[in-house]
Amino acid sequence: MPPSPPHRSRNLALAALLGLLATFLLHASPAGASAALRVHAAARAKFIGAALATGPLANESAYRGLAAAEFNQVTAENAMKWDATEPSQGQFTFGGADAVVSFATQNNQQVHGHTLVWHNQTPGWVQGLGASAMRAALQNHISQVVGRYAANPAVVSWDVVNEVFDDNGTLRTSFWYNTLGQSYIADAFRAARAADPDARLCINDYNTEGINAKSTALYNLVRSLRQDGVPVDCVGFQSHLAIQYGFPSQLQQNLQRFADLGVQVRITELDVRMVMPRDAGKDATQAAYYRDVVNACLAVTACAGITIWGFTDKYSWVPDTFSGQGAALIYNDSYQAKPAYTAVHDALAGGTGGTDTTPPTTPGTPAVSGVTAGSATLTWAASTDSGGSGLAGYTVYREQGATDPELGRSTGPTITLSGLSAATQYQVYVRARDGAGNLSAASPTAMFTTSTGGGDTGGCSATGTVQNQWDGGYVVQPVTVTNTGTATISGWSVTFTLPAGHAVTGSWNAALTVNGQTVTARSLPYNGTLAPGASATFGFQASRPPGDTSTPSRYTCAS
Ligand code: 9MR
Repeated sequence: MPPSPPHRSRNLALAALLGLLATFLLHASPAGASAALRVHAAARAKFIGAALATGPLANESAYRGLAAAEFNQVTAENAMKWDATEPSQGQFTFGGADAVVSFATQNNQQVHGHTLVWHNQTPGWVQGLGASAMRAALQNHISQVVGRYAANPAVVSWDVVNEVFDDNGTLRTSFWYNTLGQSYIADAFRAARAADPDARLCINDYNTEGINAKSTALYNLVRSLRQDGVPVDCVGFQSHLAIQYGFPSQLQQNLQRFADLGVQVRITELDVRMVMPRDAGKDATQAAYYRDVVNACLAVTACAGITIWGFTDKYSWVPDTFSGQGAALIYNDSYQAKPAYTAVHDALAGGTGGTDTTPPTTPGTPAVSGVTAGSATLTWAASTDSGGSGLAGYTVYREQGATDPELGRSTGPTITLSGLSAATQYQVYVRARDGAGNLSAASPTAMFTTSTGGGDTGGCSATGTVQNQWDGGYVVQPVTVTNTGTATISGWSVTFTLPAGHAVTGSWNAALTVNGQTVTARSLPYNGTLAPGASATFGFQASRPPGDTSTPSRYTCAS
């Protein structure tokens, strides 16, 4: 049986009540339309938090003011990491960490400790240790860092291990894994529980927001750790999103499947970046992403809350990491609230009375035009919204059974879908959305089939689906090869072009040869023979430059 979830004493409930009261007094307004985010979040029994950077926390009153007024939870963006807290062995430095904890205490905010065991921001002296010394260092570090705040009621939870998976769902071959094997994960949780029996202990990762190979590997790990009695209480979903990659439409469903394991879930590092420069359309899409993350958390009882990774674009990790991208947070560089702030505010305020609970009217049947191998245009009769929050836009879904993936979003009643698979039948429908996040009923569906993409010869076609992607790479799985002729084929080859700067890093179920940017994938002895109508599949993984969102656009089959 998994250990029972920890809980803080009644002191915390009292502190929370006092905090709420203080916030009410501070803002001299009840949870009305213009109240701070934290007032609305507390009314929904959730936290709304921000990662704090110690520099501006010490030096900028505008930063401190907003951090205190708007949030009831904080995470140290860097100050509790290993390089900050134990830069050399046994020498602990808590200046930054203490500053964050004392700010939180003054402002009735709960603190999430981030992070105890990670492959980044860990000093070289740790990485060079042998197995038994490394295990001892891990246990001592956790015992000292968690132990320092164990009696502090503000510090309620920890990211015990961070980013232990690679994107394909295998355990990351970090120095931790390479030296200690998988056991370092259970050891870390047990050490944290020993250091603070009441703290909530989390495992945290990115690209796990949707249902994919990585999130399923995380799910299986959490289940098996808990079956073994390892004290994993909580799972953090970082949620570093980008408007150019699409919204993880299975977020709520994914949070719920983890919640059903008996763990708390939380959004730990939310930001939504865009390719610069900002414009009103990108801001609106970003705002919709923020709103939908908040709504997903609100819809899952076990979701404790949402931490935004910073709050002002003035201090964000994004521009330093993804060149040409930025503006990922809810305030701009000069602390002005952006549409994303309003979206978070209104989503948290929704349901507290007097707000819009009336969905927009149902959109008309989409009319399809301009179908190509990879794109199609849909146009429909517009919806109207009478609930007060106004029509915010439309989302187009593909009808696929249990879960219908999102194909795109628009603000007006038309959209050109791109990135579609060639020679594929699509059944699609549209739902309208208002400013409070209410969704209309689904429109009637429309059907179309994309063209083959041209170039196919010898009675076969090939289509590729991007299964998973991240900044720096992607997985195309499956590439489906179909015999479209009337005779059996005894071997096939599929050719595609890699965009500049991309490189194949792995493949399966086909033999790949690369010539410049042209890749040829040939059938293997066991999957080359295809009767008329039959299909075979293969897949590959590729790397691409930071900030590049492209993938191969066309797969050409020959037999
Ligand atoms: O935001 C953090 C940035 O200031 C640091 O330079 C960076 C170094 O690794 O870490 C950033 O925070 C990361 C977090 O700790 C774990 N998840 C991903 C975050 C963004 O990289």
